[in-house]
Amino acid sequence: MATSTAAPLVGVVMGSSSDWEVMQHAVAMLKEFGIPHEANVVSAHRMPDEMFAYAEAAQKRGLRAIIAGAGGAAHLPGMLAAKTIVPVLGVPVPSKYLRGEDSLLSIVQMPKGIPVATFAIGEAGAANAALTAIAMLAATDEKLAARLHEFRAKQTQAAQAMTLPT
Ligand code: RP5
Repeated sequence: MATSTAAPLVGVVMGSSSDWEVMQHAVAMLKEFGIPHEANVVSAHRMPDEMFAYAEAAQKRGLRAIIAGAGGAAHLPGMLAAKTIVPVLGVPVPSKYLRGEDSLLSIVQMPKGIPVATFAIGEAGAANAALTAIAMLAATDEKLAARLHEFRAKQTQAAQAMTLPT
């Protein structure tokens, strides 16, 4: 388990250590903003009891968001969401044969009533899930909100400074 020292506000979970290549981008973003977080492998089909226990404990443990990444028939985000009211942000991890389109459709097509906020396949999705969790926390944290504005402003400046070959 990778974790920061303060009580985690955001839980990052994934179905396999093979998902880390993608999910590390969520963790990197949380680190950049100094968000207390934890990261764990919680496989839906190989560790179903642990998955339910994680979801059931999430709210009492103080988690404000769960970022869940999985590939293939990606049940993890939806099954976590079924067992907790803590918002679940789903990240489709690229799969070997269908390049993550299977993961995306598995995660995004939640039936009405149990939402999973679903992000882009891969690295961008993982980073954006973290940025969304940060934005949620920033709603009640002025300093964090200011840092998020700063982050956006830097991106704007970088785009404005872009040049093209002549
Ligand atoms: C899913 O199966 C995981 O989320 C991973 O994306 C995929 C493959 O897992 P491994 O066979 O690499 O452990 O459960």
